[in-house]
Amino acid sequence: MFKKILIANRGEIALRIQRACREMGIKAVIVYSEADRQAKYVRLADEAVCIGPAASSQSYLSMPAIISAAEVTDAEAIHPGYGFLAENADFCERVEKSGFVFIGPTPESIRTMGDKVSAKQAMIKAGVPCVPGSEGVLPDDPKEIIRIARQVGYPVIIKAAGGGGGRGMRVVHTEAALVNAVQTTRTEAEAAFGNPAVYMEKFLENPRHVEIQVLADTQRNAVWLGERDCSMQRRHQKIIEEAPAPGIARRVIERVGDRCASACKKIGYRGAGTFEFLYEKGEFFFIEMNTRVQVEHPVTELVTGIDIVQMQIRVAAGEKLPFTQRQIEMRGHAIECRINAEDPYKFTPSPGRITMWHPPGGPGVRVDSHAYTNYCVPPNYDSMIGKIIVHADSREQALARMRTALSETVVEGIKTNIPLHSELMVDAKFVEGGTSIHYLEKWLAQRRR
Ligand code: MV4
Repeated sequence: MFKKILIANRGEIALRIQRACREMGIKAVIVYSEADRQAKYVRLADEAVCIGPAASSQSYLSMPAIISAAEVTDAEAIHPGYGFLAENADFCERVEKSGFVFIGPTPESIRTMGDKVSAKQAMIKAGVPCVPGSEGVLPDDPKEIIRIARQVGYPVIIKAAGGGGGRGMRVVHTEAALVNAVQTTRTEAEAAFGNPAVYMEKFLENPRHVEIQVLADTQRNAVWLGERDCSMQRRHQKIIEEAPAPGIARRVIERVGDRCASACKKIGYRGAGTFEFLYEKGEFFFIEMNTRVQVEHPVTELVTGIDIVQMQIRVAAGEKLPFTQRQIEMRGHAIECRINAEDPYKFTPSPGRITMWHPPGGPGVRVDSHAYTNYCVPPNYDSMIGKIIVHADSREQALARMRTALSETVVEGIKTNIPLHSELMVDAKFVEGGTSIHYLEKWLAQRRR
């Protein structure tokens, strides 16, 4: 096992990884920007290295700064967390060429999944159900494009191969609008991702976002750890996640989960990963794969009892997965609320000093946060300051537990989205379960009247 790991991230996930290291007897090196110098999780690390000014581009996104920090501290491996460089294949490659272990998949896997067309082709080949659409990149010939769209059936969605996470997409309802829409999406894709390639899918009007967590080792063992429903989102920012997904038949999930694990074996995937699906009318359709640990990993940890971050470290060190699929049991229900430093209804960021931080507690309540009383939320990064995650025997009990947890939480000095979460936890449709990806935006529009 590694003796020392460098954590190339900040905030709650840097603390989460640090905790995993400490439990495993591994020394943790934290890198930090000038904006994060005073943070407690930086002070508490075994070692801390300043890698630059507040701007991410000059610190958390600076490959040379991070690799130099690993060199001067004699770290053996680098954990990228999520965001920043976590899904950058060039970073992964540079880390490994410099003689460190990248705690994540191979650069080849990251590259395949980063190109949404090659990701989909790999998944079709591996037997994972995908949204019907163009086989590969759209051709230039307008006649061909029209022919493909007729075959797929309107409405269709045009997506950039280099996009993902909701960037570079356009819905087309009629043949009259098609060729122009493809051209515009191409131009935007070229400007945004340096890649004009686009592809086409049938547009699903009212799906849920359900994802499958996987773990794989370097000996071609792979398991899936159940699903998460992440449909409660606004502008591609998830705010609530839960496991299991309410109201979906176990045998349907099991079929798709087994396909994901077998796809991992086929492509030689290693580490933690997430298969994103749209779920509509009882069917799963693959859209993208994320090759990192995700913000919402704790809900899976609570229902499976498996520490995903520790498993990432163990498989990166070459260890075999310590369990088989049959040994994985899902118990109870978990819900996560992301706590953001923002106006709860206008969503404008609200950085500044937290004058009072009182987290909730009690049975089945977990708080993943680097915040504390007098912590200053810097204005330079994502507004998420932590997560409240609850676990209980049933969804009803988990909802009750989350309501209690939210009511106990005190955050003063900045605005947070806790009032929004409190409202949603008693919303009749959310309580019923199974709301779609469009629910929150419609709910917010109605609330304003
Ligand atoms: C779709 C879709 C409907 N049909 N693809 C948005 C993010 C990116 N991961 C894929 N996205 C979508 N792809 C087809 N064929 C609707 C979305 C979508 C969405 C997906 C997941 C979570 C939130 C979303 C919000 C708007 C649109």
